[in-house]
Amino acid sequence: MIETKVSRGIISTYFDKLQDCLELDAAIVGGGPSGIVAAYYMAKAGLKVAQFDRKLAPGGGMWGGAMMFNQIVIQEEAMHIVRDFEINHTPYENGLYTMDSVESTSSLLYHAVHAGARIFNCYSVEDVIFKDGKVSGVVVNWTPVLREGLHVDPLNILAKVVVDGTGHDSEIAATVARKNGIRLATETGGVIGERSLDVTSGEQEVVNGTKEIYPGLYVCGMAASAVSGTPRMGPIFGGMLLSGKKVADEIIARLRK
Ligand code: 48F
Repeated sequence: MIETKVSRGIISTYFDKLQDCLELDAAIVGGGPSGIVAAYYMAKAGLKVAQFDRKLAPGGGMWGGAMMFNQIVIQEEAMHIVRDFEINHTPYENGLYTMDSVESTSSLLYHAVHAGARIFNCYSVEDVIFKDGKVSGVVVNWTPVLREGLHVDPLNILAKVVVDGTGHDSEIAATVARKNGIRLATETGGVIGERSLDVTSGEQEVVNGTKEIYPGLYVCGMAASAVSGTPRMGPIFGGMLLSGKKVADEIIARLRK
């Protein structure tokens, strides 16, 4: 019967996909723009990469533009990435371009999945696997389980590296520091917390702060700003794209060695 065939198709392919992701090269936590860009370049380089986002629609803070005006701004320095993702763009000031935020977000997601990254939506990463003094994977649960406060244990997924792309709260870096009594590679050894808005230094510093902050754990996007204590920058997204590409390039170089 077609009714059960529909169900069988979904169940069998979904669980094949999930089983195939139990051991990853890279687990990316958070489906914001920096994490999606990272997923795309890593998948394109042949790494086995999965991305987990707690929301139904990954894309993080890119869909809404600024104050729900659904346009974003990107500067010249990041336009090579915009071109890789084939996003339409309009120059309007020296070195600045505007884009439709819905087209931009959906293009990032389309290209990442099309390149071979697996995106698991409605998944919350509630912890990491911490073995031999190293971050070695993620601990995941259904977002509705956590929202309901149900007492249901999570599943474990091994990864050679984990990327914290959780945005302003840098949840994974904060959890690793809090639970394991370790020092992150920051001035204080912990998550310093994002500073108030300054576009120029925020855009530069988010890229500088994109790095491995503990063995096996990288940060990108606003999580990198939050961890290093650098300024937010608002609805200019070049720094997010450059940060995602930087973390991908570092991980690709490391895992290819
Ligand atoms: O915040 P977010 O969009 O990440 P980003 O790549 O980009 C920031 C910009 O959108 C914007 C900005 C640019 O100037 O300031 O804010 O740093 O997306 C983060 C995603 O992570 C998910 C969350 O649902 C969101 O889609 N997320 C956060 N914590 C978890 C998580 C978690 N523990 N498990 C799974 N997903």
